[in-house]
Amino acid sequence: MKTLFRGGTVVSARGKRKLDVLVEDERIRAVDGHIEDSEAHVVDVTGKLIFPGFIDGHTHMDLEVSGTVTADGFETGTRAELAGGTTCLIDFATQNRGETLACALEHWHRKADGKSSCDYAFHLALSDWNEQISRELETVVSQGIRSFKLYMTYDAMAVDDQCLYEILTRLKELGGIAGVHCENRGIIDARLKEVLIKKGNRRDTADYPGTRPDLAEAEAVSRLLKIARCVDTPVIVVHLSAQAAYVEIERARAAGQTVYVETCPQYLVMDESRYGLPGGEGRKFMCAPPLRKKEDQDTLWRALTQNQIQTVATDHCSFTLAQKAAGKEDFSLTPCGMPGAEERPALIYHYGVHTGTLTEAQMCALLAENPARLYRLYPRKGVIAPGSDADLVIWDPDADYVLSRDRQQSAADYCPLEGLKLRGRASQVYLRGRLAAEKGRIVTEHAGKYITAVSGDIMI
Ligand code: DUC
Ligand code: ZN
Repeated sequence: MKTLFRGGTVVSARGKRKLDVLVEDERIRAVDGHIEDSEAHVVDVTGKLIFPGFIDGHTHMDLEVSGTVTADGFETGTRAELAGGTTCLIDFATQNRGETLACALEHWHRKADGKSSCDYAFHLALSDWNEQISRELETVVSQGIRSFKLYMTYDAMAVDDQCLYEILTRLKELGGIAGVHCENRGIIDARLKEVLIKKGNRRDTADYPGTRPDLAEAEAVSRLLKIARCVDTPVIVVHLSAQAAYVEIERARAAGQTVYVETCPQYLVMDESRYGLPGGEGRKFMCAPPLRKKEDQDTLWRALTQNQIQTVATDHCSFTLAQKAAGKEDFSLTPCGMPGAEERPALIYHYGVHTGTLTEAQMCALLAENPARLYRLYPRKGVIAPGSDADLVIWDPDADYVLSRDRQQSAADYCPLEGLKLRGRASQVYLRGRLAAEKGRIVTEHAGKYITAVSGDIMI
């Protein structure tokens, strides 16, 4: 079956051009100024942008955490991604301590296989480190998992500095890369204790950001980068939120280190004043690292415009209000995380492209091409080129889009930016050649395939 997308403007990380796109079955067959094909079904996309399907490189679907399980599993989480224009997510398959890596991956396949409406790949989050896991890593890499997650905080998953060094060394040997959650665990624990001593309770979410200060993030980023420098290997700093941490990255880069950086929409469009909202509203916005100050947002936007941040992912980790209420008497018991899969592309378009802060090409790099390159899904994903998967987002730059809990696909029963009016949205989303979503409605369910990473250098 052939489909010809005619009259649209194709976006790549290098720019935009009026081009026709011919799709045959699941792949892109041709991209050219004018294509004729009498066998093809023609879709008129005049006035629309055509982006490669977006990739969300940071999600937590069906994650058991804080004594509960995220509201979105792969069933609803992938619907949310697809509705907004994301055709492939990369979730963190998480190893529980004592578990083999094979067991962790099998566990994640059971969660995702047959339930996903967009394509999906896995990073592997390592919570344990020993000789056996070091040996097992080779098998995992040969199976197409090349990106790993390490936590510098969280009791159940944190790895110490020696483990960090040893894991980075092993990944360097195997051609893998680590994305690291950077926060100083000791500072967080001490600050949590201080709130209790000072106030007698931890009810007020306004005290939350102070328990995870920007310097706790900056210290961990700095330490990570020094460890990575000792190993002489590139690393990814995930969900960068703070100016103080970015300064550490700039310093390391100036010394010649390769550091890839991810941030998330929540750190770009919301600030810590949300934690002061009354009636438990602040819990809706509890994520880690926390939302920061206006100055931090400005720094992140500047870094985006200067191409110093490589990708914007969601850290989609959703909970219902009832789940969030676990922190009613003590905010430290609130499960941390927010929904955001559906609105990520529209937020970046509205606040980035529509305001003139970013070009369409930069948006394409941040949401599609760079994550495809970083996680080695390129050129199968992340680009509109002959031979690539026909994952296409037909983007209407003139559509008005109002964020609303009632219309979202996520199983979270709130939308962090309820009522926000945005300009521009995905009008049609094609997954490997098939119309999968239209104006936020899912047209094709459960067509998501498991995707693996290829070998080779990261070229960003
Ligand atoms: N941060 C969150 O807010 N949720 C999930 C994990 C994380 O690092
Ligand atoms: Zn995360």
